[in-house]
Amino acid sequence: MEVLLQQIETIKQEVAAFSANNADDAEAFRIKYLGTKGLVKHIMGEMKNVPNEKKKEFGLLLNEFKQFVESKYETLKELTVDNGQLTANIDFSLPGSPVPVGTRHPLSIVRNQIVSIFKRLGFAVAEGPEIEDDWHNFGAMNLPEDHPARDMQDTFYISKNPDWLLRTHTSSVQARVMENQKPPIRVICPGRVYRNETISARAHCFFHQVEGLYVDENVSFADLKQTLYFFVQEMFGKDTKVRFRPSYFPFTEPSAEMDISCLICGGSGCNVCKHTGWVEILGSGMVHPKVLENFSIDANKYTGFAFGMGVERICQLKYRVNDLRLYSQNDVRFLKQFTGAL
Ligand code: 2NL
Repeated sequence: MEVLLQQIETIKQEVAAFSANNADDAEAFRIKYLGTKGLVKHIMGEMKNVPNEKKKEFGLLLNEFKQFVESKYETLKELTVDNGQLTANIDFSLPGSPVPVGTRHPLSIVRNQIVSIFKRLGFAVAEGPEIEDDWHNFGAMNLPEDHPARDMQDTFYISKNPDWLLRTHTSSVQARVMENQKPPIRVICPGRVYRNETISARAHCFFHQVEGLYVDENVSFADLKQTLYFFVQEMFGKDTKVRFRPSYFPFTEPSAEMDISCLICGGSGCNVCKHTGWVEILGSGMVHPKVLENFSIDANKYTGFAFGMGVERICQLKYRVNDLRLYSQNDVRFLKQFTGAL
């Protein structure tokens, strides 16, 4: 019995160590171990000498042994066959098969472009949480308690805690910057924001913004205009014209919206500019003194300008995307059209 067990163990070790360089070696292996006069057959023949009460136990052991040798043979065969094919059929001068590469999301391309333009002007990038408290999103921004933006209809509140909400603009990030930094402050804040809207081609429950803030001594409305004009020229080309229209935001005074000459029709009138020749691209203004004072920044000493733009809007003008839902449906046919940049 012991002798038989020892024999099996020795053969197993031999088998495990066996290597074949070609099909002949594999065939020699088959004959030696699995042939009609092979070692496996021989060991199987010893079964008749095993006492009856041990037959079951040995049967299992022998079966396992046989399978081990057979699977080794299959491996040897595969390896040698593959090698044979390699030298016989493959033309090494053929070009490799293409590796599919992903493309950057159009919103990421446009966001990166916006960010890099402002970085060149000395703006630092700041990020903050998407779940905010009422103070950083609304209170600090001078939005009164009864402002419609605070309504459940417009803002997603976190049901667990009515003081928490999904930020409705990235001003909350700038609020955190003013909380932690003294002027001069020069930051841009790219990020996702949320509004409780019914989803359609023109509205979505989330979108992307880049907001900017510049606070220092002697920051003027002229600085605001020239900074945003520079941005437009870099983003849309040197021929693009701008105009400012008076507007209202609770967090800036005075406030202005900026239009650019329509890129689609060049100003002659089309459905993108609704035949006016101008399209709105951002809101801006001088930071409201109350907002500065909320962060203990002396509004007699410091002034600042701020602006906010929607990335989807800019992307729509640059790439003529006409349905906001396309940005989040992840349809590869849409996404793979945006290649190249950044
Ligand atoms: C728009 C308008 C705007 C701001 C955002 C801002 C931030 C701070 C202080 C004052 Cl910390 N203002 N942000 C100012 C004016 C307009 O966004 O229509 N965005 C899409």
